[in-house]
Formats: sequence, C-alpha cells, structure tokens
Amino acid sequence: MSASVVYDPRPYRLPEGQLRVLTWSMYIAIAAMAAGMAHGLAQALSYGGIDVLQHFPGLKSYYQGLTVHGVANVLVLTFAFSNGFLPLLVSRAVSRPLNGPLLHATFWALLAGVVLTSYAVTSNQASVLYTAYAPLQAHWTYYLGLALVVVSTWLATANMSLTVRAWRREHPGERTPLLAFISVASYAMWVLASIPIAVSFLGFLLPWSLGWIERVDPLFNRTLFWFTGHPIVYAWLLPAYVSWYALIPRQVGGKLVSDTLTRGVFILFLLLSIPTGFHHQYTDPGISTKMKALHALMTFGVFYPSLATAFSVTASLEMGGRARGGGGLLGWIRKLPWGDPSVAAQLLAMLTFVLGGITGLINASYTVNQVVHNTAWIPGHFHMTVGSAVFLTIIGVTYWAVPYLTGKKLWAPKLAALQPWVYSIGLFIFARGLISGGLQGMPRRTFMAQATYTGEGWELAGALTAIGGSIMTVSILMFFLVIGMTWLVGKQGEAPTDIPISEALSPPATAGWTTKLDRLGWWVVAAIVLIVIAYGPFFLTYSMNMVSPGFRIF
Ligand code: HAS
Ligand code: CU
Repeated sequence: MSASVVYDPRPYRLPEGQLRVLTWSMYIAIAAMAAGMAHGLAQALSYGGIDVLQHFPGLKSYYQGLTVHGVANVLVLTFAFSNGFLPLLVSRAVSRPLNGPLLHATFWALLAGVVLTSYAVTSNQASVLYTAYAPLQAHWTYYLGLALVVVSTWLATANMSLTVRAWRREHPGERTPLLAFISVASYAMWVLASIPIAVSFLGFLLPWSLGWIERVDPLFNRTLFWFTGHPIVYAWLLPAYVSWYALIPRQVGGKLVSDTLTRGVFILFLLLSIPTGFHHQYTDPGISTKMKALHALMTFGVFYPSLATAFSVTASLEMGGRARGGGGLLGWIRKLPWGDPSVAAQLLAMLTFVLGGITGLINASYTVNQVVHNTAWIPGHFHMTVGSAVFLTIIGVTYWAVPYLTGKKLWAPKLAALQPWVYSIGLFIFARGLISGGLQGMPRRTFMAQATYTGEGWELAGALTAIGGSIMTVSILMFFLVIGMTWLVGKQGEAPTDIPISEALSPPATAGWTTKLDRLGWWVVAAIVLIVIAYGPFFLTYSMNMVSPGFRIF
C-alpha cells in the first residue's frame, strides 16, 4: 500500500457484473431526477402565479405534485445514487469485490421500494408530502415502499462493512484506507439515524394504513420522523463530502490535506448528526423548551465539521490551483480546471452551499426560527443545500462515473461544463425569491397560483422564484442531453479507466491514539449515548395518545 493510505493504488476494477448492478442503481437515480425536475418546474411557476399543474396528465392536485417532487428528489435520487456510489468507492479503495448476493439484494430492495412508492404516489393515494405527517394517511404501499428504500441502504452498508472487514483481516495492524473509512462512516451514521423512521413506518403508519390499528399519535410519529429527518440531510450530504475530500483534490491537481482531520470530520457527523432533530419542531407543543434548547446547541455543534470541511477542501483546491500556476491571493481560483464538467459542477456545489450553510444557522437559532419557520425561506434554504451541494455533486460525479462505468467518452464536455453555471445562476435567482418572500411571510407548501390573498413583496419574490426555477430546469435538460447522448453516441474506449482518487499530504499515523479512530463500532456506541441524552427525556416522559384516525383529503 502507498504512503498515503487513501486507497489501494494497485489498478483494480470491479467484475463487470457487479459494476452493472451499481450502474443501474445510478440509472434509477437519474430517472428519479427526471420526475423530480418536471414537478420542480411546476412548483416554481406556481410561486409566479402560473398554474401548469393542470396540464400534467393524471395529476390530481398541487400536493400530489409536491409529493412527487420531494420523494423523487430527496428520497429516491439521493439514496439510489449513494447505493451505487459508496460501494463502488469502497471496493476500489480496498481493491476487493463486493458481496454478490448482498449487492443484488440491495438493488432489488431499492427497485421494489421505488415501484411500490411510485404506485402509491402516481395513483394519488399518497399525497402526504415526503414528511408523511399523520393524521394524513397514505396507501400502505407508500410506507412499505419507502421502508424498502431504507432497507436497501442497510444492505448496502452491510456489504461495505463486510468488504472492509475482509480487507482488515488480511491486513492486520494496518490503517483502513481513508476512502473506505469515510464511505462506510457516512452510511453507518445513516443506519443509526434511520431506525426511528423504520419504527414509525413499520410499527405505526403501515399497520394504521392497513386498518390493523385504528388510531395513531401524530406528535409521536412526527417526532420519530424528525429524529430521522434531520440526520437524513447529512446522509444526503456526506457522499458529496466524500467526493470533495477524496476525489476532487485529485481532479484539480491538489492533495487531501489531512487524513486525521478527514476521519475526525466524519466521526463528528456520526456523533452529532442525530441528537438535533428538535430544531424542526421548535414550534411543536408537547416537547420541553429545555430539550429544544439542547438540540439547538447540538445543531451549532454539528455546524463545526462543515466549517472544518470548508477550510480543508479550500486548502486542497488552493494547492491544485497553485500547482497549475495560479498566483496571488485568489489567482489560483481561476486556474482551477473549470473546463472539466465534473470539477465545475462540484466547485459550484461548494460555492452555493456557503449560503445554504449560513441560512441553516439562521434556522437553527431558536428564536429567529419563529420568523422563517413554515415560510418560503425554508425551501430557499434547502435548495441551497440538498438542491446545490448534493444535487450538483451528484451531477459532477455522474460526469466521470458514466464514462468510467460504460467506457464511453462524455459527449460535448464544453456544454457539460456550462451546465452547472446555468444551474447555479438559476438557483441564486430562485433562492433569492424564496428567501426574500419567506422573510415577508410568504408561506411554503401552498399553491400560490391559486391563493386568493397576497402580501407585500410576494409578487417580486414569486416572479424571481419562477424565473430561477425555469433556468434551473433548462440546466437539468442540458444535463440529460449530455448524458443521453453519451449513452447513444459516446465514443467507446476513450473514457477514464480508473476513479480519480487523491493522495493525502501525509500518511495517517500507524501508532498512537489516532489509530483508534478506525474503530467505528466504538463511535457508534458513543453516538448512541448522545442520542439517549438528547431523546431519552422526551420518550421517557411522553404519554402516547393514540387519538387520530387517518384522513385522506386528497
Ligand atoms: Fe437544513 C430545514 C438547520 C444543513 C436540508 N434543512 C431543512 C430542510 C431541509 C434541509 C430539506 O435548525 C427542510 C425540512 C422540511 O421539509 O421541513 N441545516 C441546518 C443547519 C445546517 C443545515 C444548521 N440542511 C442542511 C443540509 C441539508 C439541509 C446539508 C441537505 C443536504 N435546516 C436547519 C433547520 C431547519 C432546516 C433548523 C428547520 C427549519 C424550520 O423551521 O423548519 C448545517 O449543517 C449547515 C452547515 C454548512 C456549512 C457550510 C460549509 C460550506 C462548505 C463549502 C465550502 C466551500 C468551498 C468553496 C470549499 C457550515 C463545506 C471553495 C470554492 C472555490 C471555487 C474557491
Ligand atoms: Cu435539520
């Protein structure tokens, strides 16, 4: 193994059969993106007072469209992508194949989940939005389908863990390659974080939708939702961070700055992502103010590893820019390989995420949250996080992954490098609309095109949202054009033959306390302790009121 143990430098490519399964997982992600995008445009236009929803064949309501948009983009696109991406990186990092049966089980669980959920949503039996709040009741296929999507991520985690464990057995005393460690840590956090939603769906909402139990407790299920629903955002984000730390430095000619810092950042996410969910419930009754304040404090804690990431990744980029001849304070930025579509997409993902992160801090501030909660500000925030950092990184990775996986050269790379610019310009206009509208009280999750009321500044805000959203849609169509043409006419044999993985500036220690960082099991135990502190008091003192029958108002 090389001096910088980020990955095993011997050339390695997964057996084609296994690669095909991972590739199809990513194709499911791209299909979800198509569905999500079409409904995204309709949502954005609605803010501008334009109702195109009525022209969608088979669409019954605004909320059905919004459910498709949310579920397709943040539940299917993200996890289908990561189910393909993370195991690919792990197997490459340790130069070992994955477990075949587990790999197939992951794929089929995902596909079955997506089919069931799609059935529920497209037949208008699950217009409950992605948050699935009781007492709104969806068809049972919605809960079961999404539970299967979650199960697929557990199977993918088991597969990666087994692969790494087999490597460790063959390499006693050696540090786990960094790329494998951070990929497994990302999904390990998610496995822990997803247990509450599994309990809510399988223990309450699914039996309730089947008529096996008559009533559920809405607040209890909502709390289980956000128990998972906050850390889920880091399950979307961390695969992007994996790319920013371990792949992007190589793509720009720099190096990963610190092995120990990188491991530490992912461990902090494992520890701090979960005990923060009450920051989505500041206005909910039935939860003590003290516990909400504790979660606010923890939220400021989980801000830290992202700040560390900002500095660390910027240092890697600066190293690359300077190696390419960039001088002065900021001259290195221009020298970065902006012409490489994969790099351009991810650099813009980072830049737009700066504003996403700042707006998150505003949300997290307990009292300031009162100003923005349930307003258009919130979708403003999350389109600059999941809709930028995550989405543009998925696109950036796809720009090298599709050629790598199919052996075909990327079609029209210049167009591809322009695409993330169009997206980011659209995003800034769009988010400016939602953010300013939100500050002036414009609501979220409301069909503004049919609202019989308006407020000061909403017209401009709505127009900017609609214009920005339309530009973003054009950009995604450019992406589909590039990827579609790559499939159809991409030249065989001119694609990259290996994954772009960085070297680290210095190798990880082989003695001393930092070697203990690799013991993921212990960190999981520590995370559980923090979760018990943050959620124990609520669950110990809450008396469940199974009061609510299901409502289907769609
Ligand atoms: Fe959030 C609501 C707080 C991050 C997603 N968030 C949401 C919702 C979503 C979401 C979907 O405290 C709405 C849920 C719903 O439907 O109701 N959020 C935060 C905080 C952070 C944060 C403190 N959110 C995210 C991420 C998301 C996401 C990440 C998706 C992936 N959020 C909240 C709160 C609410 C909320 C409240 C509830 C609001 C309410 O009232 O309902 C932080 O983790 C953010 C940390 C990020 C940073 C930025 C670091 C910047 C980096 C880029 C570096 C740049 C470089 C540029 C390297 C500190 C790493 C160099 C480039 C060159 C070219 C030089
Ligand atoms: Cu959150």
